[in-house]
Amino acid sequence: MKLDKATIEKLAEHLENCQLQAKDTTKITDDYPDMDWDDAYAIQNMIKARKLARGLKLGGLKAGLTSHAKMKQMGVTTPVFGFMTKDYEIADGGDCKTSELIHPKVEPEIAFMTNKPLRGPGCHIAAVLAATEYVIPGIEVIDSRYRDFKFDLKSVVADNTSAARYVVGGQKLDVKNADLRTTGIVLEKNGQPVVFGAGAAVLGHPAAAIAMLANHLGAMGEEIPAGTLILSGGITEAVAVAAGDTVTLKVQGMGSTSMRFV
Ligand code: OOG
Ligand code: MG
Repeated sequence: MKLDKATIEKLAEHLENCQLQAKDTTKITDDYPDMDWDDAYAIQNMIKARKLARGLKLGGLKAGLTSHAKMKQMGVTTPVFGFMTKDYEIADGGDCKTSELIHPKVEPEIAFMTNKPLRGPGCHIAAVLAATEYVIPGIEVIDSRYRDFKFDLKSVVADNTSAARYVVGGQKLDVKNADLRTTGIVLEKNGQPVVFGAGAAVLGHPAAAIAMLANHLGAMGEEIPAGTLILSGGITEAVAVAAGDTVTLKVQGMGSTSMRFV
C-alpha cells in the first residue's frame, strides 16, 4: 500500500460523490501516480462500505475487461473486478434514467448465479460450472466517473470498474445444457443489431472470468458466496447509449433481456 487510510477515504468519497452527482473527474492516478493495486481495491472496498453503511444491499459481483474487444477499446490488458449494489438493478424491460448517469454505455454479458461457495486459489472452469445454479442474459450499464472514459487500470478499479446499472432476464439456463464458448449473442439498439459475439470472447470461456474472480478474492482470504449473481464481462466492445434508446440482448438458448434509456 502506498496511500494512507485518510487518502483512501478521501478518494472513495470523491469517486462516490461523482457517481451520486453524475459528475465526471480526472483520473485519480494523475494526482497519486504511485498508488498500487492494493490501494485501488482498498478505495473500491471503501466505496462498498460507504454504500452498505447507508443500508444498501449487495446485488452482485462483476468481472470486467475480460474480452479482447473490451481490453482493446479501453487500452488495457488485465481483467478487473467490482461489485453492484441492489439499487443498480433495472427490472427486465424497465427504464434506466440517464439523468443519473454521466455517459452510459452498455455491454452484452452472461450472468452466473452460484449455488455453492467458490474459493480460490486453484478455482477453475469445471469448479465454476459445478457451482452454477444457472446462467442468464445480462446487460451491464457502465458509466466511468472519469472524463471521456479515459483511465488506467488502477483508476478504474478504484472507481468500482465503472459499475452503474444492470439488467438480467430471459431464460435461466442450466450450464449442463449449454456450451458457453459457442453460445452466440446479439445486442440490438433500437431494433438494429449492433454488436455480435460468442461466449468464448470472454477469456476462452465465460466461466474462466468467474474462476479468476474466485482466485482474486481467495488471495485476500475471501470467497464468492453461494447465491451470488456475477456478471462475467462484456463479450464485445461497449456501446454508447442516450435517452430514447432501447437495448435488447439476445442470447442463444436463453431468450432476451432489455432496457430503455429515458
Ligand atoms: C471498465 C469496466 C469493464 C466489462 O464488462 O468489460 C466491464 C470500463 O470499461 O469502463 O465492465
Ligand atoms: Mg461489464
